Amino acid sequence: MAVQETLVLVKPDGVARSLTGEVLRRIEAKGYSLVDIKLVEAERELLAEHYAEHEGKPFFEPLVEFMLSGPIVAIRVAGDRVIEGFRALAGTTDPTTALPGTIRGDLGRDWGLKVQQNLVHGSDSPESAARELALWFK
Ligand code: DAT
Ligand code: MG
Repeated sequence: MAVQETLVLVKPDGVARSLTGEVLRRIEAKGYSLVDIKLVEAERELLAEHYAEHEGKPFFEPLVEFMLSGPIVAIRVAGDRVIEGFRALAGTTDPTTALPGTIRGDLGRDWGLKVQQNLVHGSDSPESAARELALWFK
């Protein structure tokens, strides 16, 4: 067992489409545990820190603006190898090509929307998880 914690965010599109319960259902059905959860109106500063690795890229500003567009549900999730496990549940970044069976593949809409509207965020490494959990759950 390698019990880890990861940060999951239900992004503004997921909250607005009332998909928070569906995301939680998939996390719990997989056997992971919810450790903490809250609804957040994130500030720009938090989002800029959260996405610091993408600063300077063309999609950075639209991404931050999108994350400011509505409430976000932040979840601390624990489980065996949950960091890579949740990434597998989420599917690849672009909902268009995310596999069926994944959150983004099953629920992500492709109607000419931006890639950032892909419903969820999941930390991508133990280092990212520690950094991001410290930001969102101070
Ligand atoms: P992920 O969320 O799968 O970890 P990422 O960390 O590479 O993906 O990017 C963060 C978010 O930025 C991603 O969820 C959606 C958006 N994004 C990534 N690449 C993009 C691109 N080429 N065009 C527009 N948005 C993009
Ligand atoms: Mg990422």
